[in-house]
Formats: sequence, structure tokens, C-alpha cells
Amino acid sequence: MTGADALVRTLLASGVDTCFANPGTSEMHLVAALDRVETMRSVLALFEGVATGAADGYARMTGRPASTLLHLGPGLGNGLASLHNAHRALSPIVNIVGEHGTYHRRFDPPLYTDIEALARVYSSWVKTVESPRDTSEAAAAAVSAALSPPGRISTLILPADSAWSESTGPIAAPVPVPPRGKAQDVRVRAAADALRGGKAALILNGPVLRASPLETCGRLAAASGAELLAPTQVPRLERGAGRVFVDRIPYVIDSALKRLAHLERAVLVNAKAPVAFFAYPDKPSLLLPSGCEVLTLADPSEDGLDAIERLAEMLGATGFEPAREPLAPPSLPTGAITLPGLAAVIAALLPEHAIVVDESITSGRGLLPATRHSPPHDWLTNPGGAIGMGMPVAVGAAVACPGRKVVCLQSDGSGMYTVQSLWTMAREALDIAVVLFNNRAYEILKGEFTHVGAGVAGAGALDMLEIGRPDLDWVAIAGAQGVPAVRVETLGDFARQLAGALAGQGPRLIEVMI
Ligand SMILES: Cc1ncc(C[n+]2csc(CCOP(=O)(O)OP(=O)(O)O)c2C)c(N)n1
Repeated sequence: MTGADALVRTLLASGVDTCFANPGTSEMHLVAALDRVETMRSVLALFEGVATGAADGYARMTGRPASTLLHLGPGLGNGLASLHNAHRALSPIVNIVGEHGTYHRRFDPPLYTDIEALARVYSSWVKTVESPRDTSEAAAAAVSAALSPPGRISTLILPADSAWSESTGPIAAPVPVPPRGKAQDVRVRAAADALRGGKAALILNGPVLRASPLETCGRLAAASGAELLAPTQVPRLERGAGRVFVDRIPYVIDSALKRLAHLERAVLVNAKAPVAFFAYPDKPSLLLPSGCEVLTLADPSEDGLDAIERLAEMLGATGFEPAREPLAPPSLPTGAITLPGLAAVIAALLPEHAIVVDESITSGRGLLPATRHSPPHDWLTNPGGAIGMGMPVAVGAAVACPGRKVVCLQSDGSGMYTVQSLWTMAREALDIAVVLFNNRAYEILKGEFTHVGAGVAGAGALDMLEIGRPDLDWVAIAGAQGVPAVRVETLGDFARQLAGALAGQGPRLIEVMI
């Protein structure tokens, strides 16, 4: 057994059975070790940002880490933007990064760099395993660290000689994961007082955005009149018919300030106080009004589920019925393509238990209200804001949940960052319908240009905000990577093609011309 074998088998023993990989020479013994264990599913990605983004999507849907396999510092570097998003989504991930042999590094070979420094930005556990004897123990520690609340990234760096040399160490047993801390009673009491005071909101994130804890939040809302709010971008929200409604804080700063202006009390559950995505001249950074009292019931690492149960007891809310959303999808519209029309088609056809990955940016602004009464589904957005999240996260979600349809709502500019995801979808026959909104622009940035006070965009500025010339042909882009694709120019065509994609199996892309 090599050091690489010991590492891979320990990962399996600790419950990590999926690896999103893009290997190089220094990882060949890891590839060989993956090959020797049938129970590890290895998925090749043609860009590291796809591998790390897929690990994010996988973690969001399973609560468990996948591993990635990345090539030295440059491979990890290519994966960093998606790791940034995963870090913000609190997704557990175990990165395995190959490194030059221990005796080779001092000669400064071309691919040598400070991998630990690159890893530390987003990883709370980083270790270079200098001896094959230590690979199993390190792997078990890496998994435990990733699963530690609130969900973290571990990076294990494996020098080539630690991978290929004989390992005497046995396969390490899983390392226990520390439990989430409980909210102190004093905070539960303070939250109860705040909700009793009126003009209050519960701001929810993380594990409390699942159907069952949302029932408890719905009871709290029914008993106290508090509103239920979620940040603009969340890792995963269970919503739709039969579920308790949570309103999303708008992205556009003026809309967000207006939405929250009346609040006098906010209680945070696994959430942070809402902050604007960017600084804007003469606008506040924090979105809650200045006089609003802000209390933390449970911080993102603590046990929010336990905290809301105790709060419900204290408020006498357990006997209240939560308001649940009715099943009432819109009817299918026809005619020319409009954004409300596209949202209505998606809402009308969304299948039960679909996993929606939403990186639709400006084309999707009407999607959440439109799908409110569609059958129950999951909605995954981008808490990190580094674009290129949609298709990789869809890959990871599809690998994690083979029985469920993934609907990836993808804008064109963002889609180009991680366009290689389509190839992995085809190779793995993943059940993903990609709706590609082609507006040939970085449309959102046109609004931001004005909002930050940059004036009126001249021709040169517009050239940086529009992505036509040449026009991207997504039917060709998808087809060239093995994903069947069509272009639609009316709502009727869109509805027919989307219904077909949802009825079938495997990846499909529908390019919608905006
Ligand atoms: C990694 C990264 N690079 C650049 C940006 C800046 N950025 C934010 S939105 C955006 C353009 C989005 O365009 P598109 O995906 O086509 O959506 P649209 O605005 O047209 O709806 C850019 C470049 C970012 N957020 N993240």
C-alpha cells in the first residue's frame, strides 16, 4: 500500500466517496490509488474551478464533503474563485493538492510555488504531509476539520514521494466531529422579547433554511407577527408549495434599504447582519436601519435548529400552525420573450423536488416570486458572488442527487467562466437542464456603473460591459462538448423545449435569446 492508497482508503473510511479531479504528473499515484478502489467515484473536470465548484454543489446537497484532486499551486489557484464561493456557502470540502517530491522542491522546478499560502485564504485546515506514514492520519483529520461547524474547507498537500512510497500506517479511523454549540438561554430570552416587541424579523441562513426548521420559524412568525427573511444569496433554500415562505433581501441597494426600513428588531439565526454587496457613494454599508436592534440567537457555527425550537417553546408558539404556500403554479404564457414570461414558463413547468441552481443574474430577477407556488424544490444561489458558480454547482448537485432533476438557470457572461462544466455534464450523463440566458451583455454592470456614480457609459465603457462582437453561439458551445442544445426565440418554443428537457434524462441546454 502506497501513501496515496492509505490516503484514499482513509477518505472512504471517513465517508468521502466522491472526488472531483483534474490531475497532473505529481498526482499520478493518487490517480492510481483512486483506480484501485471501486467505491470512490472520480469525476474529471477540465478546469479546476469546475472541480471545486462541483464539490461546493455536492456539499450543499449532501452535507458531506467531496474531495477535489488538484495539480500543485496553479491547479489550486485555478480553483480558488469557486472555493471562495464554497467558503461563503459554508460547504465542507477536502482538497487534495499534489506537490513536488520533498527532495525535488529545493531545486525550484517550474511548477513550484507556496501552495500552503494559496490554500490558507479559504482553508481552515492546511497540512503538507511530508511522510507516507502520515497520509492516513492527515486524511482523517482533514475530513473531520471540514465537517466541523459551520462547514469548512481543508487542504491536504501531498508531495509525490509521500504518495508513491510504501505506507506502513494503517487506515485511520474517522476523527470525531465537534458538535455545534448551543445558544445560551439569555440569548433565547432576548430573542423572545425582541419578537414580542413587534416590527421584528428573523433573518435566517444555513441549516434553518430547510423545510422542517422553516416549519418552526413559521410557527414563530404566526405567534409573534415577525417576518422571515433570508440574505440575497443563500447556499440552499427549500421552498415552494407546502413550505413556509421566506422573503429574500433584494440585491439592489435602494430596494434592500426600502424593504428593511420599517424594522425595529432583527434576530439572526445562523446568519450575519445583512450588508450591501458593495460600497456606493452616500449609501450605508449595513442594510438594517440605524435604529434597528440586532440580536444574534445563533451564529453560523451554532445550533440554530435547537435555538429556534427553544425560542418556540419560550414564546408559546409550538401550538401555532405555520402559513404554508399553496400549490398554484402560473399558466403557460405565449408570445415574444420577456423576462416575466420566461419566469412564468419556468414556474409552470418546474418539477417536484427539482434542484434549481440560480446564476441567472439580471435575467432571473422575477424568478423567485414566479416560482413561489410551484411544487416543492430547492433553490441554490451564490453567497460568495464570484461568478461562474452556476454550472459547476449544478454538476456537483447532480452527482450528489442522482434521482433528482437539476435545473441550472445560467446567464451567459457568468457561464463563460466555467464553460467546461458542460463537458463533465455530458461525460457523466448528468440529469441537468441548463437554461442559458443570452443577453450578450454584462447587463448588471450597466446598472452598477450608474449606481457607483461613474456617470453615463461612453462607447469605450460600454465595450467593457457588452459581450457581443463576436456573438457567443451557445448551441455550438454546448454541442461541441457533447451536450444537445437548441436556441429558442419565443415563449412557446421555450416551453416546448423546457418540457422536453425536463421529461428526458441527461444534460440538455436551451439557449434563450433575450
Ligand atoms: C470572479 C468574478 N469576476 C467578475 C465579477 C464581476 N461581475 C459581476 S456580474 C458580472 C457580469 C455578469 O454578466 P452575466 O452573467 O451575463 O449576467 P447579466 O448581468 O447579463 O444578467 C461581472 C463581470 C464577479 N462578480 N466575479
